[in-house]
Amino acid sequence: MMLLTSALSALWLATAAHGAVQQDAEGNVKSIGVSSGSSASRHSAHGTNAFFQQLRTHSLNQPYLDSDMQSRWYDFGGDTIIRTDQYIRLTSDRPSQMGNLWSKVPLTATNWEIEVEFKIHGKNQLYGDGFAMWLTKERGREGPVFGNQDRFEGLGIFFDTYKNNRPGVVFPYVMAMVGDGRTSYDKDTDGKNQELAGCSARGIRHANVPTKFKLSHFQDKYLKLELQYKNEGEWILCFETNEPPTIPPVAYLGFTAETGELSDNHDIISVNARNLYTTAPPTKSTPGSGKGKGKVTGQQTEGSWTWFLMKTLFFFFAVGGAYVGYTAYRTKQQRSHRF
Ligand SMILES: [Ca+2]
Repeated sequence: MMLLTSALSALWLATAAHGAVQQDAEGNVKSIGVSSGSSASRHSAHGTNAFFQQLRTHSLNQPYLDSDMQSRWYDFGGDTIIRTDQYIRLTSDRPSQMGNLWSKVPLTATNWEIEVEFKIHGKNQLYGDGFAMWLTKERGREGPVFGNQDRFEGLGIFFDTYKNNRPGVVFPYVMAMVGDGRTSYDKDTDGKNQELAGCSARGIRHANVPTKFKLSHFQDKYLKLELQYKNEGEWILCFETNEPPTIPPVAYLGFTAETGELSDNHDIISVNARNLYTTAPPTKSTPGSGKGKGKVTGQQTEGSWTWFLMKTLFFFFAVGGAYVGYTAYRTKQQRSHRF
């Protein structure tokens, strides 16, 4: 029976691996879906029926690296450390660290959603300084703004864990700043005068649930930041503006972090970027992707259905095979008993 079990699990593993490869190979098209649940109601609140499509060029998930120990779509720099089964660590819990992660190609989508799982943690009572997400004209230039250059052009979202001087504000503080290429970020006042919008997020560090943020942008409609750190699946609105700032048409997506005298681990666990559409995106002529168009299927995609069906088939196949094998074995045994 042990042999049978291991044979089954081997088959199971084989099918699972096959499924994963299949998903990878067809990546983009498989993820076409219609926003469901809170997502759908959120978008309909703006009078739009939003569809999304995964942007592989700006998404990053475990194991982060391909067989050449490179990432096809992202560059890593500074003190960044990658553990393929766990995280991309922009800074370790040590003083004077600076790390970054930048998309190789600019984000050209007009309407998009970027969902990031991250983790801020460390062993000290005092910690800092935080990390930032960027959508800027330039990339990979180290500097004093959470490890990125100052006087940047584009959008920065700061997860500021160290209060330099902002009386009356609870930290960690999350804020957005739009840089015009000339304005400087004032670290001494935690960017108070450069703030577009923001919110306090007490408990975002060392949270009990996976911490995530979701930034969504619809041209001329809204820019919105939501956070998850209190309960799993519960998105808390950090800010929303119906007058979204102009983001450079050619903007790289980046993540940077910095430690000074105080330190923390600043980890990026995953990045998932999506194109948002008001109507179903044009379907490419890939088998199995056309039928889902316009159908409200939630996040259940055709891809996962195929995978599920295949696994089920393989399972029955395996059970059937095992049964035949077992019967043959028993028959043989019975025969050997006879003689
Ligand atoms: Ca600060």
